[in-house]
Amino acid sequence: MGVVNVTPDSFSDGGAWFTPEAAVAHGRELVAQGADLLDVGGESTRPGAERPSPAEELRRVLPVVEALSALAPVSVDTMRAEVAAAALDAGASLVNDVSGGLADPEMAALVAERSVPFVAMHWRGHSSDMQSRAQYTDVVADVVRELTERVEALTAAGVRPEAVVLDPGFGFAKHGEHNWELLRRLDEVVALGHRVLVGTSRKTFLGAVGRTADTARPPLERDVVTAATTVHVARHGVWCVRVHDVVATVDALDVVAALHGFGSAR
Ligand code: HH2
Repeated sequence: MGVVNVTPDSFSDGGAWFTPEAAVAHGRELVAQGADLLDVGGESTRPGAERPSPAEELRRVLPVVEALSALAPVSVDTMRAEVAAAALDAGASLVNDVSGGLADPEMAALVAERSVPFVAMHWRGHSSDMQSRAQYTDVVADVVRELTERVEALTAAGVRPEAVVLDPGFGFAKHGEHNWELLRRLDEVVALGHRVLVGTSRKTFLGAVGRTADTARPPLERDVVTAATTVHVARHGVWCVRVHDVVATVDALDVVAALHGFGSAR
């Protein structure tokens, strides 16, 4: 899944693809590089981010979803049912909600009615103050329990269990070591029996790998370390990785394919 952020303020590539033309050209390039799915989002979820209005979010994503869905399957990265509905009408085929349906009480009913796959990420609150919620007894057990509660609520609202894709939410209400523990014990999330999506790409905890706090890697220099996590998670059988650098990801997945005696990931 290649990331198409139509935002001025994303932590990793804010502003780079903010016009519809630039975002569509970027999506086209990611497909040419081997992305199977494009994730179009109009709201940055970086820690401390302010939310755009619904009208502004719609203005950002709809033309891009419409143009890119003619080229490849598109997911819409949104916490708003209104935006998800309009994006599905414009050609999107999957909803990626970092709140797992918690932010908008209308989301579950929409996904049930449209019968589309739904990525439910582990989430504990909006980005403005999410890092204060990074309190866990056992981060993996707590995330697994909270994701299970999400699946129960979604299926009670009529979402088919097989439509639910689970995501442990790297970097969302998680400190560095929480993310590493989730990577180490990812099989406990996979064991829930749903498809799993992982989004480690360029996240802060990877900036610190092999560095001190003063010399952390900037986001644009985190693609090699991201690809190393892709090898790890692919070996745990995740269904999808959400990444900024598709070229490095396809190479990493080809390593996994070679290890397992499969053909290319391309
Ligand atoms: N991470 C981000 C955004 N959407 N969706 C899922 N399912 N999983 C993730 O881990 C995830 C996500 C944050 O990354 P990015 O889009 O690069 O930054 P920003 O939120 O600042 O736009």
